[in-house]
Amino acid sequence: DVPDFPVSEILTFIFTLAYCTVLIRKDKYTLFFLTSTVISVFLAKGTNSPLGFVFIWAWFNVPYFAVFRRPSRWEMMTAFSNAFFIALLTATLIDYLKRQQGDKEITLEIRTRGNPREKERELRISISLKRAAEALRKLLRFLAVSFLILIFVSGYLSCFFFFHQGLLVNVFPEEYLQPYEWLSQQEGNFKIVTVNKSPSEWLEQPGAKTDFCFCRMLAETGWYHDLGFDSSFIHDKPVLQDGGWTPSSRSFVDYLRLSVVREKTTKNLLKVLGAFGYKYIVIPSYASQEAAEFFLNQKGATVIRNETDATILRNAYYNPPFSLVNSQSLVVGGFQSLLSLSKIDSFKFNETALLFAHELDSLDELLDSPNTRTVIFTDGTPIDLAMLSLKDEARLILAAKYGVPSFNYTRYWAPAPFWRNLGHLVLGKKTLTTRGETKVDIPFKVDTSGCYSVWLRLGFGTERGTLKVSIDHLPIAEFAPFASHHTRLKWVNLTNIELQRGEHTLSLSNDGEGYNDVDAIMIVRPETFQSKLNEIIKKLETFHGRIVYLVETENFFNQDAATQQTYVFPYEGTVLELENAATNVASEGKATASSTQIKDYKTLKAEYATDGNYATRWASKPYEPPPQWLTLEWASPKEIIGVKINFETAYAKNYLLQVWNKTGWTTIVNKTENTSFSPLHIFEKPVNATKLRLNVTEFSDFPLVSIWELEVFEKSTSVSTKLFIPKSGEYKIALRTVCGKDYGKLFFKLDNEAFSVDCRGSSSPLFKWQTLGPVSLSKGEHELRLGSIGKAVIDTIVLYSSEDSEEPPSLSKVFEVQPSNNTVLNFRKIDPCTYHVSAKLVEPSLLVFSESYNPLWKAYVNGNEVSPLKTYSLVNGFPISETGTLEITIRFKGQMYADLGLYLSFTSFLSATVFLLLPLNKVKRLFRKRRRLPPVLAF
Ligand SMILES: [Ca+2]
Ligand SMILES: [Ca+2]
Repeated sequence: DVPDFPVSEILTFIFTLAYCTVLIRKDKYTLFFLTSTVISVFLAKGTNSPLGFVFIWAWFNVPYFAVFRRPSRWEMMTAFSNAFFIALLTATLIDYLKRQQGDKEITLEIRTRGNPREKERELRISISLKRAAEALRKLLRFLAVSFLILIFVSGYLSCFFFFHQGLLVNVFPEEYLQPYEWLSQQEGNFKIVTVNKSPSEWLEQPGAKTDFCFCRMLAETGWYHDLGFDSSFIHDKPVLQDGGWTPSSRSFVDYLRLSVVREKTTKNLLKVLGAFGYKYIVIPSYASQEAAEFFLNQKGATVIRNETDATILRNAYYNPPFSLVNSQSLVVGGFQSLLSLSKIDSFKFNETALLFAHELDSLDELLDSPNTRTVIFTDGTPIDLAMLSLKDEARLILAAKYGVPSFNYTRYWAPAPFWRNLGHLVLGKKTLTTRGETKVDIPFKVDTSGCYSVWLRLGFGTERGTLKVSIDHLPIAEFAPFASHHTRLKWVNLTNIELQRGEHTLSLSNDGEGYNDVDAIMIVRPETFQSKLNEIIKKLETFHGRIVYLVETENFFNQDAATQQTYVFPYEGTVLELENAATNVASEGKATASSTQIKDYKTLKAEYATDGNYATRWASKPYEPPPQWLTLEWASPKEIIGVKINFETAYAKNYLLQVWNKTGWTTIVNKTENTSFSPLHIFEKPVNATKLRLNVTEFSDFPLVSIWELEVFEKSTSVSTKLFIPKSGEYKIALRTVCGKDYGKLFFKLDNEAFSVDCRGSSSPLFKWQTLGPVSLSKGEHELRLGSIGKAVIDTIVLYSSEDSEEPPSLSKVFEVQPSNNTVLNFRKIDPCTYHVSAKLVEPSLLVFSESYNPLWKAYVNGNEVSPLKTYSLVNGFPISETGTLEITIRFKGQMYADLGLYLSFTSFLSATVFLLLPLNKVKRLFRKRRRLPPVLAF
């Protein structure tokens, strides 16, 4: 073992020595740099111990303290101080030596005696200390100057290297470039999606999760920017990228990467991406197999180029960058809404523009517009709308703002993008999240004394801890928002509390048993909230269009029953599966049998087949010939919809399921040649009976029949959710379920109205929309319930109102749009910041421009400047009210500021150069000469 060179010990010694110079020199410079070191070390180390608690305290109590959060800046400050003290130490040492020694000489005498007979030899070495100090000083000066020059020159050297290598420092194989060269030859305005790998896939780690459009790739020489990510250099077209952009574009890409593609939850992604102008998908040879397969399985994908270097897909749903849309929908939900809507075939992104409630300044104008045809609730509820409309009338706190910027969720309440990555509506973009035993204080202020309601928007999911909420250290609520799946963020009304005018503190603490996620906090007067909610409901009630609820079952139904689970059905979505989620009424009946077996002095009695215990059974007496039967009798009639028999190995080959009709037995099921140990029989229609008999007419290989459990199902439902319907009227329901062999019947109940949906079929599993209703619903809260006999898989429920004058429409009519005569005649890209669009409008419309939303994009129509609305939560939509043939200029106004900055920089650069190049001495001399002139001549 070779010991490591003791770098840190040596450095510690040098720095300690350097800082000791403060003991010799105590002037304002040393004190300044010493203080600066202490402060910058404290800031750089942040929340780490020791004194981390002071940092956290300051974070919450010192105004604008958050600007100090970047450690690197403070490390640099420390480095400056270190440099100062080292220089000081050197100077002090040299000075000291000079003063001490004058020109003294040190003489070393060395005596040697090689041979005893020889005389001692003397060697004298004289060193002049003054000269040595001088030499040392010169050497240090030389080194310092050389290093300074090197530091300055290094920038130029590295730039030279960059330019010499052609910007991409890593030279990629020619084959990697070819697909992008092919794209550079394609005509038109389009965007590109590139497929890549996740970091863990690059490193070939086991259990790696897949990714696409990731910014980096691993080459032989290390990590580089992915070629696809940077390929705009080759084809001059935008590429879908992770990172950067505006927060909502960023979260959209994260949602696609980390949830949609990774979990394979859809086959409609190209429909969504096409809306934003994504036309080609490049799958290079190094792409991950899983991500490649995902894109190849998407609807609307056509392989247009298939070479060994890359496969390129063309998107059939591609939309050009400009389109006129005169139907729009108000959406209360997150990005998941896009995927949910994409499942409805009749919904077309280029026909209906989506405007998200949490991104609008005013809802009124939109709800009153005749172009607004639907209000769609996905994650959100009317309560969310009311909260969003409160504005100045209440205090809405976006909780993530109070998080410690850390990924250590076990130590802090920290901002987390998790729910947003799932596509859910997160008002604060990130949630305030922890899983540790931690506490956070959130200050807030109320302007008047009185009673206030405290609301929390909380994440309901798995692994929840107990959340305790207190105001001014007085506990007000405690609960664990548990669900068996990461469902939604929901508003919860905690309490009403009297508050005095002034400053208060709301504290959240988690017990460390699991996670808690807080999106937003609302402190509002109860009467203010109620009147705002009433106002919103009134607005929805009088809304001229359609109200649509898009219910992703897995997120909405309370999931605490054992008969169900949530999972991803590849390429179809996240689904709720129910297995015999109906009531088993067998144990309520009295069981009797034709005979019983006595085994080990124990009777295998009839009632053991209905005791709910899968370890106890009924058996007929051995060698007693068939028929052998088991009968159940109930005190009151049961509405039986199906029977499941759980045979022991001594199963029945032929049997009948019969019910008593007061005079005799009616056969409902006649099963022959059975080979199953657990057959399930779903009746064509419910059978009303007081007695049910299983009549075994032929045994299998044993001389008896035996049953662990006989289950008899009565029509019922097991999971439920509640929806608030703001508008009375006729509603229809569409369910997206799986049909196929091995599937049973689904029960759906809306308040007291019950429906059954047959999911049986002979094919392999197939997703199908099935419509139910209409039902008449009054304004208010309604309960939706689901149940099943056999297996039922349900993905989405759409509940939609009919507009006043029409019959309840079929799902394909819900988003049907009247053909419009508005057309984009042509458009021209002048430069990346300017477009000219010619359009013919016969009615007001929204000009959708599929470039990332930025308020600085402006449309100029007949000399008027039009600002964009954030459309689809991602791009620009300009409301155009003029009609006729219009010449519209779209310009990114931000470029004007950039241009101005460029002119200023150029002018400054020019002046500085002129100033530097002028022979300064001559100028000076000129001034001096003039000064020497007598005053009279100067005039
Ligand atoms: Ca049993
Ligand atoms: Ca679903």
